[in-house]
Amino acid sequence: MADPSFRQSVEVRRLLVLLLLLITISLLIAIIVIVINTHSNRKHQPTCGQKEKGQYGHIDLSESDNPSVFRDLTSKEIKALMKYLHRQQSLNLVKAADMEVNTSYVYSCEMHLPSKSSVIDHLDKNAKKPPREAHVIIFRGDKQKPDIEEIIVGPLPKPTGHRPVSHKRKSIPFIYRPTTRPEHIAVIDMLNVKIDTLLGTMLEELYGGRLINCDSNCLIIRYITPVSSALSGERRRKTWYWVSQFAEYYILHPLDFAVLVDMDVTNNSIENVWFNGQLYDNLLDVLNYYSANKGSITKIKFPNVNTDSFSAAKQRGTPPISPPLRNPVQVSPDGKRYNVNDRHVNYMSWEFDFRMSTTKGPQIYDLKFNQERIAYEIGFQDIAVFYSGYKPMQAMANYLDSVGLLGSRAQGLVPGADCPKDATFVGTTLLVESDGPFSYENVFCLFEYNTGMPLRRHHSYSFNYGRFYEGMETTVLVLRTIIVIVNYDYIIDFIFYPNGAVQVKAVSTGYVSGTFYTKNENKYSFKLHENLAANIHHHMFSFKADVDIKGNENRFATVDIETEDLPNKFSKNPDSRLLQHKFSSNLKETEKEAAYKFDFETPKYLLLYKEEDKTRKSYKQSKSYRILNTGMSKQILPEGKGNEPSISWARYQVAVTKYKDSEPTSSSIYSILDAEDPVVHFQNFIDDNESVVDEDLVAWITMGVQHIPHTEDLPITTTPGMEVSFYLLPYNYFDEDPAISSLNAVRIEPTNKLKHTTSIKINRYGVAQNFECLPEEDKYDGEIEKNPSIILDA
Ligand SMILES: *[C@@H]1O[C@H](CO)[C@@H](O)[C@H](O)[C@H]1NC(C)=O
Ligand SMILES: *[C@@H]1O[C@H](CO)[C@@H](O)[C@H](O)[C@H]1NC(C)=O
Ligand SMILES: *[C@@H]1O[C@H](CO)[C@@H](O)[C@H](O)[C@H]1NC(C)=O
Ligand SMILES: [Cu+2]
Repeated sequence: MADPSFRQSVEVRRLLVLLLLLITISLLIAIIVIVINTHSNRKHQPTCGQKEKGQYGHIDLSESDNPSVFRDLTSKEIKALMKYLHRQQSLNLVKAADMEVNTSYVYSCEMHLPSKSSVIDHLDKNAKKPPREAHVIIFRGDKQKPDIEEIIVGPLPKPTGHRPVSHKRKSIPFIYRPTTRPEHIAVIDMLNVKIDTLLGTMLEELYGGRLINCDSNCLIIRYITPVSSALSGERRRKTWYWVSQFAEYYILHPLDFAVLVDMDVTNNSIENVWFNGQLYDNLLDVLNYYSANKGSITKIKFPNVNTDSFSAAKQRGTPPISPPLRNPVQVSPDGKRYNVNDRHVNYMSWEFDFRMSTTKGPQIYDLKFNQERIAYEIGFQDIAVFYSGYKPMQAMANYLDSVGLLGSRAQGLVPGADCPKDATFVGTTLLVESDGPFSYENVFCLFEYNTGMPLRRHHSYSFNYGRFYEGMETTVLVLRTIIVIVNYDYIIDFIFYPNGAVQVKAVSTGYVSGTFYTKNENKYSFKLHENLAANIHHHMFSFKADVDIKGNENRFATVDIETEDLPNKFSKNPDSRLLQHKFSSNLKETEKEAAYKFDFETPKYLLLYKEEDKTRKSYKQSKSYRILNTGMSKQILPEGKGNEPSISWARYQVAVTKYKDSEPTSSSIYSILDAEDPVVHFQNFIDDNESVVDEDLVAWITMGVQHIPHTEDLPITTTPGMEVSFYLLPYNYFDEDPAISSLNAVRIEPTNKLKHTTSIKINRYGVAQNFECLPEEDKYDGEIEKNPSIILDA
């Protein structure tokens, strides 16, 4: 039987099923297409700046076979240098494996900068490149009367001869040498055995650990206080060695125990012991005292890493956002806007060379803006940290960190913490107490950075004043390095602005140096934790700025701001006075006049300039650069006493001297011990009182911070407020702000100036605003996992 309605409904149902099937299939296809598309979109999203490289984005960090005059020694040059040195019988050198205090060995070497005139002739007048030479420091422990020799060796890469460094003494007293590796190891081995043998049980009872055979409860001897003869009263080489509990971080677990070692002689005798607030002549006296007074001496529990976390640098506490969200990051839509060729950098209007001096740290050379040299050299010189305290370990601690060879202490910058992830990381090669060159990765980072601050802006909002807005973001190029001196980390930045200004910044972070807390320390420190204090200290930084304005015949003047008091002829009151400011330029004629000490009562601008070069022909003012030191900190210890002569550079906030090849640096690696007779005595640069009128001039700049440690320095001192800077600022140098030429600006104005209601014109000067690209992939974590020596001592 046929029921038409039934048949009909079957057909309808079939149709419906077919339709449903079709819809499902097309939906599935659509989903697949979308999935494939989004997937391939991500895959084919280009990396920013990779598509086509134009003028910028060329980074070639490989060692050139023809290194520039400013470049650090290449590994090839170091190898050739060492071969040459070991062939010289008169130097009597031993290899690293045989280094002893009583042998002759190469302590370090680095590039010797040729005379400035030969470099300038080469750069500006196409003269031949001056020969490449090395400055070598040799410890002559082999001599009858041991000493230190500094020699110049060249020409590299095939040296044929050497000569003494002309401006230094031929023989530098052996007692001024930095603590060398062989003697450091020997002294610590000796101390561990001597102290543990006699006092091991005492240390265990009092401090919960010992120096040897200690498993996880170890005491260690790491921190030292070299004592200059100016403080010890004897021309000997003495060092306090501190004992601490070994837990992260040992510097915050100091004990009231240290020994003074006389390191003049190879038997390294213990001269004194500091224990429980008292000075003892020897370890036996300490043992006798302890045996008799056991009960009354406070015991210091060995730290438990799980409960005593105050000193560990690990995350703890309630996070400000949880779960965490990623930090903002910076993207360069068109890729890097700078070039690096070996160690030469081009960025917008800027170019310069840079290097890592083994002894002095980061240095900039031949700095040019719009092809004009602004500075021949801007270089780090030294860091001084003068501590105070009740115990001899702190009271004697006047550190000059170049003793640690600053350049060799800059290592392993980490992207995403130390520098932005898109930075270019640059390594260095050096030699310190070894047979051959050693390469350190990532000691510099170079990055462009949007400061999030307008470089300039004006908003003329109202109709009556003429409506417009103009503004420009500040983008800068930063060259950064971080020097780690045991517990402290010093961030050094060279920052290049689009308006021709340079900023040089030093920032301290890292761990404060801990002191065992006793009431006697109250004048010098706050108690920060059970048994822990950290003493007042003064960080001071010395920089050299060899500024050259329009050549190197320059003058130095202060523009002095004063008040004047005149009859006020604009007033109806006949007795009225007009009180206001005026300024006058005050040329400094000699070095003594050019040594500047800040005085709040006499505000001044400090200008370096070329007298004949005027901004515009008919105008009077000379093209100048202004030195602005915003990081001043007066060194208040009296001149000429104690260790102060070693930091005579800190007497001045800015001192301008006549350039001399024989005055290349303000300090030396011997400064920590040589106060009685400084090897480099900065005050002498000034005392010959030479003319500084139309001469090649160098500015020596001192910055600093006083640091009274507080609880928020735990676990690690934070950077805000610890920054100090000086600036080199164009001053009547350009006719107008040179950054007005940048297209990375925005102007907004009405289409019709005369109508209140009108549409708006937005001018972005042809710079694209949107972008569709991804930042470079971050491969760092993978790289260090594969090669841990990039970040850790391997
Ligand atoms: C150097 O001192 C060591 C002991 O530290 C001694 O063994 C060696 O003979 C000495 N060498 C010279 C050349 O005096
Ligand atoms: C070892 O040190 C003691 C104590 O300072 C000293 O008297 C002695 O002369 C030194 N021995 C040598 C071989 O230098
Ligand atoms: C430095 O030299 C100038 C010019 O010869 C002289 O006037 C001045 O007194 C000298 N200054 C000192 C402190 O000797
Ligand atoms: Cu500090």
